[in-house]
Amino acid sequence: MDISAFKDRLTTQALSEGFSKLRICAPDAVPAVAARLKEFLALGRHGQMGWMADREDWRGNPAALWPQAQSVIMLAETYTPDGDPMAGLAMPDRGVVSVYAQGKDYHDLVKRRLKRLGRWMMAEAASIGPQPQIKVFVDTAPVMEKPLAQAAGLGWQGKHTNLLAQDLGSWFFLGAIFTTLDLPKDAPETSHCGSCRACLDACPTKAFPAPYQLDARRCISYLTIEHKGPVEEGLRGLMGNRIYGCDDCLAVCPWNKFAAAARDIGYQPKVGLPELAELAALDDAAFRARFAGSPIKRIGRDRMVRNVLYAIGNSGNSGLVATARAHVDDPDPAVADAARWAVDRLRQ
Ligand code: B12
Ligand code: SF4
Ligand code: SF4
Repeated sequence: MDISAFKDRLTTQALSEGFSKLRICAPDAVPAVAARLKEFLALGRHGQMGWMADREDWRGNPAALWPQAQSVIMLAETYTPDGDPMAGLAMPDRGVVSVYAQGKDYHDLVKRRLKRLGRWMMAEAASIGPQPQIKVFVDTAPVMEKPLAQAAGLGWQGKHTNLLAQDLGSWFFLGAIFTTLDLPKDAPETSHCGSCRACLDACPTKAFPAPYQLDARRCISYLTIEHKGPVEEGLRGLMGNRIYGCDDCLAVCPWNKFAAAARDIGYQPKVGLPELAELAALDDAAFRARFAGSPIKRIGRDRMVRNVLYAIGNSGNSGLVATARAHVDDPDPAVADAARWAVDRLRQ
């Protein structure tokens, strides 16, 4: 079998595994990103995510991460919501959890699927030459998945910086397989944003200093998931009732009308729109039980209750003052601070 026929079979196998799209680029296909990453870090836009700077050399240069790799296989996995992900923003007594965290943890689902595809590759590659090597990545490795996916032609980085595609919309995760196999490469994609700026205008915290650039320090996704300690007071009021992640810039994208449906039932919503009062009452054990198997578990009880207290402060519901007051002496300083802020704000 020749290598092109192998690539066709690989693509068919990826789709039958449940991925929505596969495209391939060379590891050195993103020469511009090292300088852009350097600038992002120099401006401090990564905030407390110090791990982004730790492996800057690998992150900015995928060819240096694994010099033997000849190809990067980029895969899309859709998690498109059925309903309107913004509907919960009009229910101030409830917490809005981003679509990506409504079901099972995508790290587990995507990684499992990548490993299955990798095993298939290893078994089938025997027919085309010496045994290749592979490494699979999703999210947590020092790999810039979005520029690689654009170089592979999977989609383009929109003005909101996420990858979108004409046939997939915005709601998909990325996964990568690096391999020593020299597979045929696809053509890169170019931006189809045109004059649209819906995502830039929708951002509640004005987190985009310019189109195609994000200052993570202002992004609600960063503030609710990654940021430790108290959030800057000027931003709290802009977070509304978003208690884990944020979808606004993705949700308003006009390309979503072509979004492909989620293919894994693991992404079906389990969390829904929980009541703020219920979440505020969770202790460590109850938090872990409530969010077992969900990516939400990662942030721990304290950060979740901190987020919930900001949402209570923003609710305008004086009936929640007692719920907030119950936390003013919480052992976690950020929770106690959020509780005092919420009480003051509800009293005003
Ligand atoms: C750190 C991180 C975050 C941070 C910072 C996000 C960011 N934009 O950098 C925070 C916590 C804020 C975050 C939030 C979210 N994230 Co996130 N995140 C990552 C992670 C781990 C690294 C991203 C990174 O390298 N950032 C560094 C910056 C410098 O790189 P960049 O975003 O590519 O920025 C480029 C542009 O600024 C560009 N640039 C500058 N000027 C110009 C000009 C032009 C014309 C162009 C084209 C480009 C350009 O240069 C940079 C390099 O190319 C990736 C996983 C991974 N390993 O790649 C997931 C990832 C990007 N996240 C993901 C998701 C789903 C989200 C959220 C939607 C989750 C949510 N709903 O809350 C939000 C979206 C917020 C947003 N608008 O970006 C998915 C995105 C999937 C997709 N289709 O793109 C990823 C790929 C995880 C995955 N494996 O699926 N995330
Ligand atoms: S995720 Fe929300 S806060 Fe972050 S850039 Fe998008 S709209 Fe703004
Ligand atoms: S909302 Fe508009 S500008 Fe933003 S990514 Fe979608 S098409 Fe591009």
